[in-house]
Amino acid sequence: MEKTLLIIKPDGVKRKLIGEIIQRVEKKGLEIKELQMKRLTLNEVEKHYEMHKEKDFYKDLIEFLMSGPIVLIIVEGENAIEIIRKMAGKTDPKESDFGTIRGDFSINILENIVHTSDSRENAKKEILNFFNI
Ligand code: FUP
Repeated sequence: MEKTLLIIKPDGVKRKLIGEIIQRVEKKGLEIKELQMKRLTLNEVEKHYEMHKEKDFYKDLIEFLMSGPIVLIIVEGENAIEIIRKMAGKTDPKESDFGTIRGDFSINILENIVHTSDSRENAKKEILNFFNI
C-alpha cells in the first residue's frame, strides 16, 4: 500500500472540478484517506515548491497557489503514486493525453488543476508538510 498527496489547485476548485476529480480517483479503486479544504500559507507553498525556487515561473506559481482555497487529499492504494500521476497527466498541456485530468480540463501549464507527488520520498515529505499525521 502506498500513500500519495493529490492537491486540487485553486483553478480546479473555482471551476467546480472537486467532485469530478474525487470521482475519478474513487472509480479507479483508490481510497481517499484524508481530505481537507483550505487556503495555503506562504510558508506552506514555499516549502512545497522549494525545488522550483530558482525557476522563472516560481513567483507566478506561488501567487497562483495562494489565489484561492485548495483541496488536499491523501490517496491510498497499490502503486497509488504512479497511478495518480498517470491520472493527472503531463505538466505541459500540449503533451497531456485526453482522459487525464490535465488533458481533459487544462490548456495552461501553470493553471493545471492538480498537483501529485512524484516519488515515495516526496509523497512522505509533502504529506508531512500539510497533515499532522
Ligand atoms: P508536476 O510534477 O507535473 O506538477 O510538474 P513540476 O513539478 O515540473 O512543476 C510544478 C508546477 O510548476 C506545475 F504544475 C506548473 C508550474 N510550471 C510552470 O508554470 N511552468 C513550467 O514550465 C513548469 C512548471
